[in-house]
Amino acid sequence: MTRPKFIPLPDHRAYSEEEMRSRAADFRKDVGRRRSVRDFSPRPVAREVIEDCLLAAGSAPSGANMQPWRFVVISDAKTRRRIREGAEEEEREFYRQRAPREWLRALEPLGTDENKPFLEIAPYLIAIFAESYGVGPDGEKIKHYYAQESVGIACGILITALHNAGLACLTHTPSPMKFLNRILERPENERPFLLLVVGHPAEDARVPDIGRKPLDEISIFR
Ligand code: IYR
Repeated sequence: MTRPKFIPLPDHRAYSEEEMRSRAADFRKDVGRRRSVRDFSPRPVAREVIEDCLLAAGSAPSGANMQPWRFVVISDAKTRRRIREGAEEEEREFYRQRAPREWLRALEPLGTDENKPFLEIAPYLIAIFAESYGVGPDGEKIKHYYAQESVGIACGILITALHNAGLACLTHTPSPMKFLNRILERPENERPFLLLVVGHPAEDARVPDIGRKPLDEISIFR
């Protein structure tokens, strides 16, 4: 048995009631400006910005603190082309055959189709993998807990961090995503979770005219 070691809560900030209200409202307003973007600019983004956003994501809580995430950052044009080819192959199948009519109808307001040029235009793709189990120094399997949930939380923080840095992103989920393991040479304990397209929005970027549910539809206070 390992004895737990505790330290004083580091760096906690307490705010006055008033500060708390204004911080919560400001954050809500700022985060509410985030939109999923599909029209990207090829304008480069400093690697350090991406690194900071990844470290923010890596601060997410995770089951038994296993931190079961892997972020593969792709800027290389050849790899982005291969990913686009792999994604478009799956998407062609999805839009032409696999998707049930109901799903296609739900996607109509987004105006999406099988063409994914943004995968080659945006300066970065971040492929996020969830480690379904860990591998110890002697090759032994280490059990992970709530890996999908943990990685979902980390991705939420990553998306928020990118937005906070003034970048746009798109959560892209070509399905199935197994081709990412092949192209990115990731081992079989890593399950592709999300492909995040990251960059500056194009100057003439357009987004679908869709809204968000009001508080009384997303919450219950009792
Ligand atoms: N993966 C497809 C379809 C798609 C699915 C959902 I759920 C979306 O919210 C958006 C698109 C695509 O990326 O086009």
